[in-house]
Amino acid sequence: MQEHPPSRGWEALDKDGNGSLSKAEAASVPSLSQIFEQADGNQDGELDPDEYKAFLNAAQAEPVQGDVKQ
Ligand SMILES: [Ca+2]
Ligand SMILES: [Ca+2]
Repeated sequence: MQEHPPSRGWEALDKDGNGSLSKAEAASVPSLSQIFEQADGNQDGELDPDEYKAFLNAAQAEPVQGDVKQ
C-alpha cells in the first residue's frame, strides 16, 4: 500500500496543476524520480497518471522468478 506514494499525492506533487508531473515536480519523490524515464511512456518529459498506472501494471505483470507459490 505504501511502496508508491504518488497515487495518493499526485495532486500535491503537481505544482503547476496541469495534471501531469514534470521531472522537476517528480524530483521531490526519489522513488518516482528513479523510474520517471521508464514510466514516461511517450518520452515527452511529463508523466501523466495513465502512464504511471500503466507502468505499475506492467511492473506487476512481470513474472516473479523463484517465487512461485502453488
Ligand atoms: Ca505538472
Ligand atoms: Ca509522458
